[in-house]
Amino acid sequence: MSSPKLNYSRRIRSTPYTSRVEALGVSGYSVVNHTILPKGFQNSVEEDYWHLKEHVQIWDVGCQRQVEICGVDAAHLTQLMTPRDLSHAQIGQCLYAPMVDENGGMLNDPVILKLAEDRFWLSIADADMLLWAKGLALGMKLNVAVNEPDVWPLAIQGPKSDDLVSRVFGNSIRKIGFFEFEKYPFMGRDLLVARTGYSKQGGFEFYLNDFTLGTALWDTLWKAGEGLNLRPGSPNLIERVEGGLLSFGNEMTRENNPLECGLEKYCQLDGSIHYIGLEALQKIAKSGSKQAVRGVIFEGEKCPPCQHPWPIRLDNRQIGYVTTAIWSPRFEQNVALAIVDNNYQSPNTPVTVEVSDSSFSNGRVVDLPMQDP
Ligand code: THG
Repeated sequence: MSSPKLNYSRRIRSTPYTSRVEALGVSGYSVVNHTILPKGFQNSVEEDYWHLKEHVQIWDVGCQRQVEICGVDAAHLTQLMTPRDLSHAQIGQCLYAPMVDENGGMLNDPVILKLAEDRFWLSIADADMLLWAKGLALGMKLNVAVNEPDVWPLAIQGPKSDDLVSRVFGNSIRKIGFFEFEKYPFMGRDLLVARTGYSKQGGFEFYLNDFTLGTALWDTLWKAGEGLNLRPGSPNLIERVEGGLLSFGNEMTRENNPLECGLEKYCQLDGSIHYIGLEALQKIAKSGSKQAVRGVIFEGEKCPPCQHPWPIRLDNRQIGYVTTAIWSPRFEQNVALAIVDNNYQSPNTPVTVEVSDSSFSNGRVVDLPMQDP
């Protein structure tokens, strides 16, 4: 099925890598943070999945926009925005961090980069956190500047990532720790390189800080991939679901709190840290969450994309809903992320997934990340 064409404009932004992605035959885009995100190339999502798990891919993730917060009150504002305790964060560290409103509702789940004591980047998921940060800064009279810098992430993901990037930047790059970053010179610029990325296969993200160098960075990495079976790719839905990586807007919205999203380990609830939503989260923690993100595996034909939550039933009672689902060639069944009510969380709880009015599939609840079949 071919999709209608997207009409570009200044609002729907391309990235420094778009010309390369199109030359390689990108087959479709999503839009994230008002920026296009490639969703596939010549191969099927299943072929891309196996390839990502065995080799190495280059992803245009320029849509992972940065919200830069700098100034005297930058650390204060950044901490106000997240339940994660940032007091021990080091310069050079990346921190996955839920962000919530005054009711504890999820607003975003960025990767925070601590660049200096007074300078942070929030590498955001799909919601306008710049406006929230600016509003807080203005209303609270904080001494900060909030901006979207000229920074365009490019990801190298897959088990051969270290081999590829070390060909360009030398062996020291292999020593970057998980969720840490270092700077490397690239064409007269300081290029920030982090061991992060939206897959469980390992890899790096390059935060290029000059749009005009995008094609040069892409071409350099592309050339270095010779003999490593490097392919263009994109965040892979099968791999993400099996790995239990959540997507803001899909698994969680402002209706969800981080405790039910499995993000409680990133929430400091003891009152030692002050942030927006603390009292709300403490209340929720006290009364106990009513539901949680779980994996579900279900039978049937390859399922269509989940555009609206699909009810999950047990004995005709709705006990949750699927938020993302896709066929897994490894399980030879459909795999899904779902929000499931508390009494039905145990692995192997049998459920029925209502894929459409006329299509019901038998399935079961599983732990995340999903274990080998
Ligand atoms: N990289 C960068 N920015 C991003 C994403 C990214 N912004 C949007 C989106 N992705 C944010 N969401 C996530 C979700 C999960 C992870 C990263 C970003 C992730 N989680 C690790 C895991 O679940 O294994 C745990 C990380 C930790 O424990 O600190 O990697 O991908 N730049």
